Amino acid sequence: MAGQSVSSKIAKAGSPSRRDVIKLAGAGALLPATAASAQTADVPAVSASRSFPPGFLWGAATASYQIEGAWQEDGRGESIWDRFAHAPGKIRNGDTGDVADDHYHRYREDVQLMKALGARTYRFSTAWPRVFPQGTGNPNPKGLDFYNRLVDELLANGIEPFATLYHWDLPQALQDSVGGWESRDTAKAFADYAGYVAEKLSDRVRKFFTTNELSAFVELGHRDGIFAPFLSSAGAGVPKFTDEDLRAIASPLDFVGINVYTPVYVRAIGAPSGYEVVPPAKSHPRMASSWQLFGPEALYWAPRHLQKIWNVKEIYISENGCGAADEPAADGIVYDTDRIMFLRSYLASLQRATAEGVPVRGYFLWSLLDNFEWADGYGTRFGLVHVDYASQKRTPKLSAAYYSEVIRRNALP
Ligand code: GCO
Repeated sequence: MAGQSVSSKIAKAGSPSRRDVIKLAGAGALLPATAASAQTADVPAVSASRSFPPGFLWGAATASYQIEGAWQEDGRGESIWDRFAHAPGKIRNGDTGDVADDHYHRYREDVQLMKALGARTYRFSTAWPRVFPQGTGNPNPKGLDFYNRLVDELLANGIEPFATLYHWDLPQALQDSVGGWESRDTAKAFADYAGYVAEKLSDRVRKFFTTNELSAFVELGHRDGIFAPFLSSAGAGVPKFTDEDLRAIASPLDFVGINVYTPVYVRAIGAPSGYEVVPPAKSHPRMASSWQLFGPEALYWAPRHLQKIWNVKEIYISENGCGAADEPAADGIVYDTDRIMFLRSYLASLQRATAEGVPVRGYFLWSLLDNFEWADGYGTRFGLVHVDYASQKRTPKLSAAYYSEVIRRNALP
């Protein structure tokens, strides 16, 4: 099965655009979302109104470049993020993904962390330049083998794998030879790579996402120049969509994933767009990343509108989470009370959506581990599990205990 992961996150730079349809539509109906559902005074241990549907898939998400490291190992080719991170001044503190969480060597330990959480599923991405070092041509069997080992390890531990085929680490060779995503050749190479990975893994992986947050790598990477491949005036030579392209793009998807982090507030106006963005109050609470306004209702409205507008029958929250300035306290525990507040509030909105029949089948918390947060480097931590980058020691945070309890009850505690 194939699906697509789209974003409902605010643009990390620049102004929001039509790509933000979900969050915009969601925000437009903000007020009704605040009407709390009725609760009786005599609340049972697990109130039915706090439960998620039976079989709900709880998990965590990561992406190859952000966690794997081993950037030159076993024949892996260079990606545009390697090139970008190695260029001076592009990433905060000069951080790179060369080592990251060293997940390439520590994946067994990381699978055990998920098992300890009680996770039923895991969304990871395959690194295209591991599998096709030059983007196209001969595959690299050792690169694919890593994903074979990972998938086997997950299944042996009762965790269902969801694979994302493209989470932004384009082979640099394709950028150099044909101009990357500005060329139709890259789309063709992607189809070959996708077909190859699906052929090799689909006996064990039943769910594939094609691309992660198309808008982010197109706009932040090709318009704003703050993500790889660091272009800011692209677009002039880009091929136009043909009718045939549009027919292919319109192929039905088996499911849709949405990454939901933050709301954008809008109001209706009598202009062709139909809406305008309302600037948030200066004092509107934010999480540690400046782009992330706190707005739990987004996790109710985004899937609800996805169902209503596109009639999607199977929805996954492919990412949701928050960055924080996590540090172990003197007793060694990471008291990430802000993340727990965030999860408690956002998951309550998601619970409302599922209780009203919105077909959300699973939730992938971003992220399992602290990791390389793109242009922010390692400065912002999104993990349920703290990573000491010097020693690679993993320490589950307080939020891991909270999330584990949500999973155990299949309900909000
Ligand atoms: C994205 C990516 C993730 C991020 C996460 C936090 O949405 O940018 O999918 O790789 O790390 O969303 O910003």
